Amino acid sequence: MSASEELFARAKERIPGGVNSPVRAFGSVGLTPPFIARGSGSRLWDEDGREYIDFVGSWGPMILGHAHPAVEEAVAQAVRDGLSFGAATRREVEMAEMMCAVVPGLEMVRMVNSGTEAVMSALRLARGFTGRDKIIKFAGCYHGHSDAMLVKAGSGVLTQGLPGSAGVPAGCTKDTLTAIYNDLDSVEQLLLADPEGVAAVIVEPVGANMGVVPPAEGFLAGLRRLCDHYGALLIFDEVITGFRLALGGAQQYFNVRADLVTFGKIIGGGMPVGAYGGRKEIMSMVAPLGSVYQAGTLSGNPVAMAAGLAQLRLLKETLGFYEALNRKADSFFSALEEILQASGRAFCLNRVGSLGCVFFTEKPVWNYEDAQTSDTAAFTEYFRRMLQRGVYLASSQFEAMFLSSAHSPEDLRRTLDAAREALK
Ligand code: KE4
Repeated sequence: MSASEELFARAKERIPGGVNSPVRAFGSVGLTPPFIARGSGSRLWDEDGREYIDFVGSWGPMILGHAHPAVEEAVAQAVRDGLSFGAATRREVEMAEMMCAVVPGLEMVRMVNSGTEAVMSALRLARGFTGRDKIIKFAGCYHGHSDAMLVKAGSGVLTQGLPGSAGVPAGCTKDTLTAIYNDLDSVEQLLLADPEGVAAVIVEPVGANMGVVPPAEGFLAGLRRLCDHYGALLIFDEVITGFRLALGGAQQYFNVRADLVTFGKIIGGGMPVGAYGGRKEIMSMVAPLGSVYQAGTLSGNPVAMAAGLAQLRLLKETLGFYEALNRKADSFFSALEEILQASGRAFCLNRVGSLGCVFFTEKPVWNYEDAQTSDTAAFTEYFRRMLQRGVYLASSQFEAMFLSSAHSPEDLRRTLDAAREALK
């Protein structure tokens, strides 16, 4: 029995499914998940000493690779001064100033401890600011596990949201409506049905939880126009795209402004951090300044801020960081596309910046329904063969590949060789 198998057996005794987040269980690929002992740069090592080239990067945070010396040193320094005070600290001010300096339209920001919390809080704020109850989301977009966001995907565009999880009362999702990604008419239909009733439209500016699905030309700008016309707030959920596509995130990359933006992942440098923010007029409604309550014992935790600040400073101060990362990713995905073409397989490869995903379908993938035409058995076989060749991909068709500045030309060459073999 391998160390991972032994640990997984023990884990399943005391942790639901043996994991602290479902996707880690490798359920959709039917394998024992490697238990990771350590990471460095682009590499991971499991408890059996097996080495992998990592394209999950903790689902996005590790854009500089694992155990970056500057991030680790900042954490070590912060730890020596104490881990948590439940009091205001200098680093929280520096973090808020740093984010507002580089994210378009961000005048105020509140730190929380996860992307889920950031979205939950932003939705409450949008409802408080507009005095309206309805929220529009998109089938295939994931915004964390707060009740209002756990609606059955695509349960009829005009019907009320039905709970997508046990334990979510119908009342929590009745005001959550589901539109079709890249389909502005499906959004306008919902707005027309209740022109004064929609508080916000929340969207992943790049769908990255149904595999990677780019916004079609004009989609995001169209959402901006519809929200302006109907008085709803536009919320960009940038938990993945924030500080990923560009320093200013998707707002900069696509040049479309949101009213509220949620963050997570990269801003924590690997530590538990989320945030939400926007213009002062809206953020001033958040307690203790305003009447929208939101709180958190470990929000703005000094050690987490130290990690996040160190990572964001490097992203901000490394000249041409995003141009280099996105150029590297573009050439990698283009080479992968050629290998897929040569394999004769039906595939659709979607990529935006350093995010990418291979679907095994002959259809172009522009929304959740398209993504579901992918042959998940073929994906599973591809995943297994890549893992056997030391390439650690997301263990589900409906996730993304994340490239980092730590992926070397050798890493990418080895990965392409593995893909050539795996697709035979
Ligand atoms: P967290 O609560 O997991 O920090 O963030 C929730 C969230 C919100 N918004 C977007 C766009 C997200 O992608 C996420 C979380 N992403 C998943 C990966 N696709 C997290 C991985 C997991 O659930 O373990």
